[in-house]
This record gives sequence, C-alpha cells and structure tokens, in this order.
Amino acid sequence: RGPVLALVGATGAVGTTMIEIIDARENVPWSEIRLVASPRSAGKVLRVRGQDVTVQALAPEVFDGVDVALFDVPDEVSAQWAPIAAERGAVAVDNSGAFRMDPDVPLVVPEVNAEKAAERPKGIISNPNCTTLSMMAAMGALHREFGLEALVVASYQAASGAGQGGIDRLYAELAALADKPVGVRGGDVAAALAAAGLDPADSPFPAPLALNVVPWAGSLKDDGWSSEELKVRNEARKILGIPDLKVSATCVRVPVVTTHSLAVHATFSREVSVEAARKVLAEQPSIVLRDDPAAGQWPTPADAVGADPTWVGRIRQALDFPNTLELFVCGDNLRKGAALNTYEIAETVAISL
Ligand code: 11C
Repeated sequence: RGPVLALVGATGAVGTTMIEIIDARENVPWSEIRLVASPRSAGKVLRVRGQDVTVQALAPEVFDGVDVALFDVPDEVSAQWAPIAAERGAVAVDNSGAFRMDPDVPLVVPEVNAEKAAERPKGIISNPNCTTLSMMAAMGALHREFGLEALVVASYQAASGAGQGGIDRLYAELAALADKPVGVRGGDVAAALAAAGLDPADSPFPAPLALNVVPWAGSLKDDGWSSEELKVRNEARKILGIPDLKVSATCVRVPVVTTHSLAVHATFSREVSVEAARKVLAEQPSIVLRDDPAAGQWPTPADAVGADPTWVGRIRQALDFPNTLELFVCGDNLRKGAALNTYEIAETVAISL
C-alpha cells in the first residue's frame, strides 16, 4: 500500500491547480488522496484522478494515517496546522511564508537543493514564494557553473499571486473598463472603476490593476521595502546556499492573470558568456530557452502560462558590468511557483519513505 497524501486548501487557487497537476500525472505514488479545506468548503465533492473525493473540514484527525500533508493556505493557518500534521506523523510541505526562514525547516526547489528535503527536524518542509521560485531553476543552474555573487531583480507579478480574489478583481476591472476611453488622464481609470461600483477597499491590490502597473506586492517593512522584496532576497540566499548573496529587488504587479516574470541582472564570480549561459540553461529539463530576438522569440507570460518549465530569454552580456548577464524569466506562479514545486517536494519525500 502506497503513502497517503492530504491536500489542505484544496479549494483555493493553488489547491485547484494542485488537483490539475495530480490528475495530469501518469502515475502517482499515493494509495489515498484526502482533500481538506475550511469548514465553509467542507462537504464539496471534487474529482481527483477519476474519483469523487469529499472535502473534509480541517481538524487534527484528518491527519491520522497521512504520510505527506500539503498546505496551500494563508500563513496563519499553516503556522497553526502544519505542526499539528507533523505531530500526527505526516511530513508537512508548506507553501506559505510561515516557516521559510526557520533554520530547522528546509526551503526546497528540487532541481536546486533536493537533498535538503531529508533534513527536516520539525517534520516541515517549506516551498518558496512564487516570485523567488520563478527564477530559481535558472539561477541554480547558472550558479553551479559560474558562481553567483549578486542579483538585481525587477518582478512583473500576475494577479493570481493574490489568489482567486486577485484573479476575480482583475477580470472585474477589465470588464468595467472595456470600450471606455480611459487611461488618458490621471485618475480616470480609478474614477471609471468607482463609477462601475468597484470599491478600492474590496481590492487585494493597493491601486487599479487593469491598464496599470503597481509597484507594490506584500506588506510594508522597514525603510520602504515590501515583504515580497525581502522574501526574494532572503529566500534566494537560503535556497542557493549563499548566505551573503547580494540581492536587491523591486516587486511590481502587472495586469496579467497568471505567470510571474522577472528581469534579472546577475553577476558571477567566474567569467560568463551568453553562449555558455545558453548552453547551461538549454541542458536543464525544467527550463525552456526562448532566446532569438531576431526571430521575435522571447518568453512572455501569455506563452508560458500553463507550462511546467520556466521560460528564459533576452540573455545579454551587460555592457558596463563585468561577468554579468541580463535575462528575462517567466514562470507560472500557480504551477512551478506554487503547486507544482510543492507537489515535486511531496514526491521527493514519498520516494524516501
Ligand atoms: C504574490 N508572490 O504574487 C506573492 C504570493 O509568500 O507565498 C505568494 C506569497 C507567499 O502576491
């Protein structure tokens, strides 16, 4: 009999993608897959690998007999419940920010540091933030070859990073603005949204997102940094195993439904060339190289969305910075950025049980 998997947060945006990923796998190691959610969603019946599964309300007993429990829930829910799952004998794989920087909790991207999944004294393994994760396959591969020293990053983050509420808000704003001559005077997008009954207080974003870009994601931290920007810095250091990696990030929300993009300026300790970087990246199974500007070939979120690999292109040697590359990366924030990487960690654990 194979191990038992529980999926906590089964009805959210990431949980829904997780079920799609599990359904699409040819084989899975699990003898049972339990779906768990808040009491509000309990009782719903969802199809998983051709079977009807009734969603159970989150309670300590749902973890009895579970080998691996995936958490796709807000930080405070994970903070409370992942330790309960671990106490009951499950390995908790957590997609929230609750444990990522805990020194006793590994932060795992299987193609970069799979071996860390075995070092889990608390019975908890963390999955990185989707913005950090979107560049990790590429940066891990380049770091192994050329020795990464510094990263300067600007993100272009999709609405679904804010969950189903973010997706719903972007569609509502787009519908409210369709066929309207807005975006030509300061404040007219906000006024048109207000006239359509879309209250800014109901939005997960701090400004209109449709027809706009918003230089903010997460919460306010010291000296004007956003929590998202600090996560990119701290998590990249931990995953890559470079505690003194220089990182500076600016996180920006754009009116894309799903797939985060990053413009990356990466400096290496060893000599690097565009050709050598392309060769390293082309050898990675989880990377699609789209890098032929003369043919109009570069990664865009509209092309990369729904794909498992990270798409990489626009690779250039920085003109004024030695041993430095510029590149553009697109990764589906609900798949590799969240559900897929969490699921890959779960399978890594299942193999070792
Ligand atoms: C966003 N990256 O796009 C965030 C969502 O730490 O897991 C994920 C937040 C996290 O808004």
